[in-house]
Amino acid sequence: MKKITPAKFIISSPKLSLCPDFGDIPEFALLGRSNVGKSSFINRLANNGKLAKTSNKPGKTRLINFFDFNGQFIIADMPGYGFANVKKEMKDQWEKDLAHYLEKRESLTSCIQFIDSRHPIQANDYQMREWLAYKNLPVITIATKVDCLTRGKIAQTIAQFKKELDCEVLPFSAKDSYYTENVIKHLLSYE
Ligand SMILES: Nc1nc2c(ncn2[C@@H]2O[C@H](COP(=O)(O)OP(=O)(O)O)[C@@H](O)[C@H]2O)c(=O)[nH]1
Ligand SMILES: [Mg+2]
Repeated sequence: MKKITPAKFIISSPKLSLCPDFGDIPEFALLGRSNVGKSSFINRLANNGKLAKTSNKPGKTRLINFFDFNGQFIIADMPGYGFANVKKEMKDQWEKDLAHYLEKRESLTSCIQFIDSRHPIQANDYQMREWLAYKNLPVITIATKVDCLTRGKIAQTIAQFKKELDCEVLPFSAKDSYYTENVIKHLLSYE
């Protein structure tokens, strides 16, 4: 396996115009409901539990957080969708900034959508996908928290997600490094 550590945090940007230029390095934007495990994904990949802040409280990340994985790829951790207890005007502004980055960011290689394997795919997950398809944006799909399922249930859930979304679905767990290598291999194949 190619070594991708050390990974480092670069900057938090509120919008596209303040996002740094990383040149030709592939960039992946993490999309998913708050609490789905985006920050934990970064930490697992980096082998550094303290790199990205994880939280039990939804809607904490309000900025695009950039992480450089040893110059091999860039991860942009996006504000989660599906957050409760947020004023509508604020939510609309985030969505505008988020959409702008996704539509116009030239170095964006692919989005990665995270879906919680413990639950059925949610309405806002489908909405996000429809929007990505409408904008012709590529997406990699990752099912998170599979450590919470039995082996049999993992296979069943992945098959179900594949069928419903009609795409490849990669299983992942931040608590079990078994799944990490395949995901890294997948990301490095975009180099
Ligand atoms: N069991 C389990 N819990 C996870 C996993 N990934 C994240 N979590 C937990 O889910 C919560 C939200 O994770 P976080 O990474 O902050 O989600 P984010 O809002 O999408 O960035 C935290 O309490 C994490 O410890 C996982 O793979 N397995
Ligand atoms: Mg987060």
